[in-house]
Amino acid sequence: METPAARLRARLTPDRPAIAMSAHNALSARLAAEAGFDAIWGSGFELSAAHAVPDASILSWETHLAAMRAMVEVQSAPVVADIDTGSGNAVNVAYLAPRYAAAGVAAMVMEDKTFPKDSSLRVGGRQELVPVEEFQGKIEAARVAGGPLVIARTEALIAGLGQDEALKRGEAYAEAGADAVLIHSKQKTPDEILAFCRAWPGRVPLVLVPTSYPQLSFKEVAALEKVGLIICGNHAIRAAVAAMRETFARILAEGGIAGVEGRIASVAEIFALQGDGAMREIEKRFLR
Ligand code: SPV
Ligand code: MG
Repeated sequence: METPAARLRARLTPDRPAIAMSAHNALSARLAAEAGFDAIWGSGFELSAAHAVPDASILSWETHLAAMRAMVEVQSAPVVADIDTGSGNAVNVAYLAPRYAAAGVAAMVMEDKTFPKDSSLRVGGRQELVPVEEFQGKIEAARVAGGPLVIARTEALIAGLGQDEALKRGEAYAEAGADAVLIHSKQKTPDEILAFCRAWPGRVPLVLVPTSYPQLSFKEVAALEKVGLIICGNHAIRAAVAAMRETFARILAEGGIAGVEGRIASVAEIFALQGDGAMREIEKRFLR
């Protein structure tokens, strides 16, 4: 049987990039797959937000791995796990990699920041990078230990080190065996990312997370023919927060729950998402 990693690899096509949607739990992963996304982004930012804690290496890797396993179990799109820095050095990564593979994860994204990490999007955040050789060792450790696909993420642009450093790191990571390179930017326009993509030699596909420069369309990215995967980084949690805030405020303002009834999912929809159909089948066959 084709592994989740092989399925995802076949979909990293720069002329038609795969699109991943973020998720923070099994339900959001199921909704993303149901909507038609090619992959699920097991976002550390979303999972942290769902626990109401900063995205700063606070949650344990066990919490993250359990969330990824839960996402794999309830839907069939490949799960791309955001393992941040890999929770330490190459020894930690060698321990984690086969566990993520065993959970059915298709790829791990690992970033070249120091542990503990800080969110790339945080204004004034700590963005220190590890030496290139150290990160190459972490990539190699993941591969040799039998991990899923390795997407090496460089934070060189986020750290303000410029395009040359970002290219140097991306190429060094591809040389170490990374299956793709995620290049992240928090510029408000796509110029920095477009320049990087055009300069990229194309030895492995690139991965983009266009949160900060949302004006760049998927079609424009495809036209570059360098990017295999576009990640919608945090749209599940932001959609959920906006919807909950609106609903909660309305209920209190209106003094009752009637007004929101037609604007929220029905109880029947939730039953369906919980797998009620399968439960009824089991009841019919085995409950005596
Ligand atoms: C995440 O979603 O956890 C990411 C993307 O790593 S970002 O928050 O933009 O760093
Ligand atoms: Mg993250």
